Amino acid sequence: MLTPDQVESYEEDGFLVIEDLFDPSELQILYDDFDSVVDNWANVYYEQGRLLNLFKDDPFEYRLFSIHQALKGNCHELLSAVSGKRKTAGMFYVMVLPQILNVVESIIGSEILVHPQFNARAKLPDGKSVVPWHQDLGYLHKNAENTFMVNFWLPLVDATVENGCLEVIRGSHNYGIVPYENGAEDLVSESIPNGEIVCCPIRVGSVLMIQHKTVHRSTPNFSDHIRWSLDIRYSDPRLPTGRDSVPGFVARSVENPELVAKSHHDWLNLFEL
Ligand SMILES: O=C(O)CCC(=O)C(=O)O
Repeated sequence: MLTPDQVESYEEDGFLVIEDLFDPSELQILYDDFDSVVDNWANVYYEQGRLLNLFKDDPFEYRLFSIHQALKGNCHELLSAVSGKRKTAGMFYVMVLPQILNVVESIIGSEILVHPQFNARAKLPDGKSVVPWHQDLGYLHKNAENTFMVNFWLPLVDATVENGCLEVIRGSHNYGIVPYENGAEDLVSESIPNGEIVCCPIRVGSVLMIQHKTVHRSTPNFSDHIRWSLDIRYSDPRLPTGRDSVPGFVARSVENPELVAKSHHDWLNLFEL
């Protein structure tokens, strides 16, 4: 659970870094999950004669990029297979880590939905991929404006200034909806709230928490390896998510314990209804 000081700081600043929230070994199932996808696609490309080396000995943060370079970037299937809304056992395991849910519970109480907007990201060290200043609410229907969301960004390799960690604007969650120019990614520049820009390098096992109106961005990856990360969100299942056509799943509930998803199969079943 968060301490009262941590809750106050999260509410006042619109963000909070929690160092070493969980042991990095908790991510092993997710690493294995990504490794098997990368391995499968490497084998496909190898059998097609397009890839001459499987780069099997490359560590997690290098292998995908080695393949990407060897294929001169021509591996879109692989990139999309490791990115975005992956509904796997590994994702489910991390999304319902008790250490994370306890933190969420100390902010929004015991009714907890894993929000349908989430992403896995493999940010390549190309020195250019960025996510410009935005609010997460910008990607959602505005009916979620008043739904408090506890949004986590968690690195799967240590996130540094060099490999493109996140930056947040302290206090920017108090400005309401900031106007957008061309879709969610383009905040009208003169409307970007004034405030201290805080750079948030964090190591694996630590998390950056923001809110759905906190203005933040991610910076380019100038390192030699991939900056892998997840962004996952939590809200009260009784409130609009702003993506109401896509189900999230209930991770904790005192009111309706029978709705709690016990495995990623329960989560997948929600898409069958
Ligand atoms: O991981 C990134 O590069 C961007 C993440 C982000 O902007 C978000 O979680 O909303």
